[in-house]
Order: sequence, then structure tokens, then C-alpha cells
Amino acid sequence: MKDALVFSEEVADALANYQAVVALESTLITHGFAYPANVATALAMEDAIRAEGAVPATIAVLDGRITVGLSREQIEMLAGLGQAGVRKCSRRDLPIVVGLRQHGATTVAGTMIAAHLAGIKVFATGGIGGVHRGHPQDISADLIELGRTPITVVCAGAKSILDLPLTLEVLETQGVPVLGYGTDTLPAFYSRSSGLPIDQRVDSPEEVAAIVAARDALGLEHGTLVTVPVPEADALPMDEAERAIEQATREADAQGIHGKDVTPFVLARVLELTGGRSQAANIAALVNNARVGAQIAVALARAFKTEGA
Ligand code: PSU
Ligand code: MN
Repeated sequence: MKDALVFSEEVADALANYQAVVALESTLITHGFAYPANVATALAMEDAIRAEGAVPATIAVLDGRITVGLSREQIEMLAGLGQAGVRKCSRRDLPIVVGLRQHGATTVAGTMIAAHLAGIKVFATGGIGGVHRGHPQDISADLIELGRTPITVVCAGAKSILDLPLTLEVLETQGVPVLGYGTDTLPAFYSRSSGLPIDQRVDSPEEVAAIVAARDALGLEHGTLVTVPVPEADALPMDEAERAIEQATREADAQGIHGKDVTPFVLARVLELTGGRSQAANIAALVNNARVGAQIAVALARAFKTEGA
């Protein structure tokens, strides 16, 4: 499809020169945070990536074109439109927004697809979608995408608005290695540990790069999930996060919220119920993940250049 994918000059140059590039999603700009925290967070993630010597590529669909490497003005435009003006785009939504020339904010699944089309290997985000608590049939398309698209996704685990044990079961079924970056247990987003075991602890970007290179050498096409605990100073106590999540989840059920609206609803309620404290943890995790994602992208680019793999 002509012009369905467009690149900023900076990202196009970086990709042409095999430099490290890190993809970033746009749903957190439109549906994850309110203005102005959304713009500030998106830009802080980009800065963290540049500081590590990599190039950020924030991705969204603008007038039907998958745009890889949003400008500051484009980020501000999306933030201004917000949830009401921009469709949240997972796999099933992409053909709709592209075909009908709409705007779309890409989720983890949507961003993985776009990154793969663009030739970007690493993507940093906050929390991935998962299996919703009390609704084992509500399985985020993020988990299925991780099973079929070879992108390395750096996140802070999943928020415990989800059923974390069931989420790990689905990732196992999908064949997705879950790595713990400097940890032996799955991070629970606001808090550093869920207590659940991950598949393998890794302690350097080079270890992640070695696992990704082995996947490619084996011809396996699944994604790799790198989970990074939120920085200690900004973590929320587990019981405080839990109380807010339980109440928000109950309210979502009582109000009959379902489908793609569940995650934004619960996240917004958790923010209110923690008096804004969840936001500091959220932003700290996002910026830290951007930094780690950039380090992994740099390690992958270096391995590619020396081995030509
Ligand atoms: N989890 C978060 N913050 C988010 C999301 C998830 O902690 O902003 C967003 C991501 O874009 C993710 C999407 O891909 O929500 C998952 O939505 P669903 O559960 O409807 O698949
Ligand atoms: Mn869902």
C-alpha cells in the first residue's frame, strides 16, 4: 500500500546506517496519561533513549499513515486530541485506521506490528496488556502479538490490574521467553516484584542481545519480553497498589466497562485512588525502560555490525 508507512528523517537515516533505534508506543499518550503529563513523559522517554546513543521512534497512525518517528508537534497534536479523538489501535484496528485514513494510537500489539514493518527490533513501554482479573477470556492482543512478531519488548512487567499468573501461562503457550532484567521474579509494574518466577534472569544488555540473536539464528519468530523492575525510589508499596487496583476493577465490573475500554478506565481510577502517586511510579518505570531498551538496541546494533548476523 503506497505511503502506508512513513518515517521521520532522523529514524530513516538511523535505520539506513544500522544504528540503534527504539520504538515507543502512542496509546500511553492518548489513553494512558492526561495532558500535560502525557507529552512530558513521551519526551522524557525520547531523551532517555538519546542519552544512551540510540534514536527514539515514537509511532502512531496519522491520517491513515503509520508514522515512525513522531515530531514534538505531532506528539502534542495527539495529546490534544486524547482518548475521544484517537482510536486505540491493536492488531484488529490497524486496517481500519489505515484504510479509512483515520488517526490511531498504537498499543503494544499495534506498535510491535509497526516496528516490525519498519525494521526496528526493540520497543520500550510501561506495562503490557494481559489477562484481566476475573475475566480469563479477556486476553490482551499484546500477548498474542508477542507470540508472533519478533520484537524485543522492554516493560516493567504487567500491572496487577491483570491476573499475572494467567498472563504468564498465556505467554508460555505463545512461546514467549520472559526475561528478568536484574531480577528473578516478574515485576508488578508499580512494585518491583510480583513474587512470580520468570524464565531467565539477565544482567546485561549483551545477554539480552545473545538471546535475541539465538532466536533469529533458530528462525523463531516470536517476541522476547524483557521485564525491568521500577526504580526503587519510585516504587509503590504493594498493598497500596493492590487496594486501589481491587477497587478500580470492582468499579469497572459494576459499570459494565468492557473490551478495549477496561485498561484505560482502570488505570485512570488507580491514579485517582492513589492520589496521583501511581503516576510517579508509572513515569519512572517508563523512562527507565526507555533507557534499558536503548542499551539493548545499542548492544544488538554492535553485535550486528561485528558479526554481520
Ligand atoms: N498497561 C499499562 N499502561 C498502558 C497500557 C497497558 O500499564 O497504557 C496500554 C498499552 O498500550 C497496552 C494496552 O498495549 O493498554 C493494552 O490494552 P488491552 O488490555 O485492551 O489489550
Ligand atoms: Mn482486553
